Amino acid sequence: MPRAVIAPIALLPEGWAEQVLIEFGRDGRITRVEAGAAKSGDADHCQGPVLPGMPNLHSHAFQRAMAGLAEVALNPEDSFWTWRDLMYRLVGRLTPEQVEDIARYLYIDMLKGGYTAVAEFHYLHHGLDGKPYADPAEMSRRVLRAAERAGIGITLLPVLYAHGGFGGKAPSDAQKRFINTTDQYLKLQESLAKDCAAPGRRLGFCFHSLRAVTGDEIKSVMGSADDDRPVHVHIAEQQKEVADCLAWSGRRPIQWLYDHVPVDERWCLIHATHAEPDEVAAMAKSRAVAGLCPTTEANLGDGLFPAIDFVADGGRLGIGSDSHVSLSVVEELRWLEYGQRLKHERRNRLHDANKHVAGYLYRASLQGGAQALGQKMGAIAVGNRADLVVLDGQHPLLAHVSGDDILGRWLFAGLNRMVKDVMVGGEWVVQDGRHGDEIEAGRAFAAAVKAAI
Ligand code: NGQ
Ligand code: ZN
Repeated sequence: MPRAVIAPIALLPEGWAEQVLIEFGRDGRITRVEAGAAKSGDADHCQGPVLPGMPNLHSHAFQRAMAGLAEVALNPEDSFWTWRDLMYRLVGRLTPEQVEDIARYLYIDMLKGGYTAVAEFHYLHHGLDGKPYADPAEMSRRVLRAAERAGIGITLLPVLYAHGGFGGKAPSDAQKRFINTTDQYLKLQESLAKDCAAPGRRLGFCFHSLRAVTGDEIKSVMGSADDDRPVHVHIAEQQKEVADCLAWSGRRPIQWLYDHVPVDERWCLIHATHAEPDEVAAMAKSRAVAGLCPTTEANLGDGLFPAIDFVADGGRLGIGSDSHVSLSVVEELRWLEYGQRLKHERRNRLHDANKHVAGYLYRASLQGGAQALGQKMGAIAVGNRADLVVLDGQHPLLAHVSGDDILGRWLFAGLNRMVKDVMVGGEWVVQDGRHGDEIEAGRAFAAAVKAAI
């Protein structure tokens, strides 16, 4: 483990700086940041612009196994819901070993795409027969182990999934591997607390959706701990979900949540696609993070989150790769902006007072992502994890550009390939575009997928 790195140019909280020395301790946390530093024999000299690593705030790791295989028009009405049927078929087959092998390779690809930590929204808990494993946390531990093997930070979000629809509807047979009572759920949380106390790990609460939990269940989970654990929930992703919620309660999902639950900055609302202006304003005011997953939302035909209004209201956002049709900070941020351009037939839609779109998108999703993961990351600053992304300083597109134009080149004209080196918690996990375990992990992934699908 190097003790320090020197960046020719780095994105610091106060702006871009040159010749930046970044020192860190054995626990992987940054202990010193100093611009204008002299060259040093002890430090690793980075060969390009250095950025804070991006948090990936939404992942269902196992879905990587089917990414790209549901793009066949089998039904003229293909939708989110027919995709979900295909996804449930995969759910009906996966073993713990397979989940670990799928997640391990997925996380390697995530690192190569510029993400240094992931919030794993984990709801595949039980055996193929729907019964808990001898260790009910078996699947959760597999996911943690995959993250450790890949070398990515993780916020584990074991999911409470209790019902199959609004108002406590019984789950379907396909959902049996997800189901827990509140008591079982709290025990699961308790049994994972120690494992998630290690550096680079965090444990959070998670409700699958308002389709899967009742208000009382949310209250009893939240009442069990008043600490600052992050809390995630899927919400208002599909029009049918909004219609069903209205039919059940007379309120839209986001309205219902804000009417019944004190939502604050611990919360991350995943998708929130179908948000009306009053809902957008409530979300922004609550300081909760909007967990946007543009490539998956496009892939599943969800709709477009009203990001312009949300940003104008000072809302906090972050990005996730969700179903993993793309593992790329570039693609998520680019499509977040492009969705708005296509809809409004204008350019440069998402920005702050600095007017720089790429600069805004990258900084905002660093901050929102770190908040959603509940981890000290997202900025090159003392006390934060040494999670760094080094772009390719030799790339001709990056020659002769400085400041936020570096981000503009990477996010709007570049590719994952511009990610050269990645450090997580003070360890290089990607060097020269490669991860040390990618070949071995790739083989294990392919074997697991072959057996499972
Ligand atoms: C999920 N995924 O839980 O994996 C969901 C689909 C559902 C996304 N929404 C299933 N992307 O919401 O019921
Ligand atoms: Zn999801």
